[in-house]
Amino acid sequence: MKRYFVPLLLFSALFLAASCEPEGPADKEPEPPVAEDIIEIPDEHFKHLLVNTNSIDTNGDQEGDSDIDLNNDGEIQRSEAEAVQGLLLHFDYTTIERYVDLSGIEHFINVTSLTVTGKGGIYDINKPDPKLLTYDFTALKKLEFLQVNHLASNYFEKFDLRGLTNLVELDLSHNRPTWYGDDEDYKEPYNFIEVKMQGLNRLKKMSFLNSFLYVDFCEVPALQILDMWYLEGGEPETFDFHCLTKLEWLNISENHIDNLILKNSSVLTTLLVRDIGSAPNSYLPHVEYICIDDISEEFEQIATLRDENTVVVTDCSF
Ligand SMILES: [Ca+2]
Ligand SMILES: [Ca+2]
Ligand SMILES: [Ca+2]
Repeated sequence: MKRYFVPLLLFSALFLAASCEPEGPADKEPEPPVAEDIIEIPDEHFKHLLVNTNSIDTNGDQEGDSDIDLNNDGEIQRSEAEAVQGLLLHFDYTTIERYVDLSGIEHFINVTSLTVTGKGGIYDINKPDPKLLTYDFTALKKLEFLQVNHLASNYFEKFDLRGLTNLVELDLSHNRPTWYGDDEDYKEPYNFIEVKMQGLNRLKKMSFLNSFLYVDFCEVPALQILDMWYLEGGEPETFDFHCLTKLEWLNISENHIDNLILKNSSVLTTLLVRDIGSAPNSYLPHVEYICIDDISEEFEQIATLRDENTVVVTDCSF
């Protein structure tokens, strides 16, 4: 036994020495940053806002507190994007002279509150822009509040919000065309933005004051509060609320309404219809066709919207 002791000790010492030996030069080099660690933001104005302005709201008060670039390297690391919960994008369209491509927004997977707005407009064109933008927010699965305002609707094809199951409040006000052409061109599709909302099962509140949008309210069945005041040319052919069985508060004031469907198995707590039909100082005509629930309270709610020419029914199909 004894004669093996020394070699064993020696072997152990050699093993220890080997394991304590510094790593080879190949392993010593720090890992170069891999491409995935930097978020690509193709639009320079979007990236500038993120990296150089207080676009990040860290305390949820809708005021910016810091820029995104925590390590001040001029780039947006994935960890920096994923740390953001409140994002405020206030663009100055007067300076930029175009609308901004938000490609790259899909990396902000932990954002719960997003505001996209701006000042100024683009009024120097005399025809629709052939290259329309789409804002795709479908990757922002934690989004609870979304506000997109002050875009010219003739520059946009759609807002894609599908599958945002946590979204509770949506404000799409003040998105209207900057180009009208002749009066009959108002209703041309290029003046409207399509809003895709399938799966927004928790949406409670929606506003699109003074906007030109194509929406299908059957995609947002939990809606309780809806503001469609003063669409100013963006009125749908039919104001159709038959899917909104939980709707309590509705403002459709100051609109030209041909067809109105309020039949939804419930009665609104509040219906605002200022400036229409027999309302004081009204300048808009009575509604031609109204379908309501067979409930006297609802019949009374539409009193100023109807005259002797209005067809009022309770048995409409959709
Ligand atoms: Ca703040
Ligand atoms: Ca950075
Ligand atoms: Ca009703």
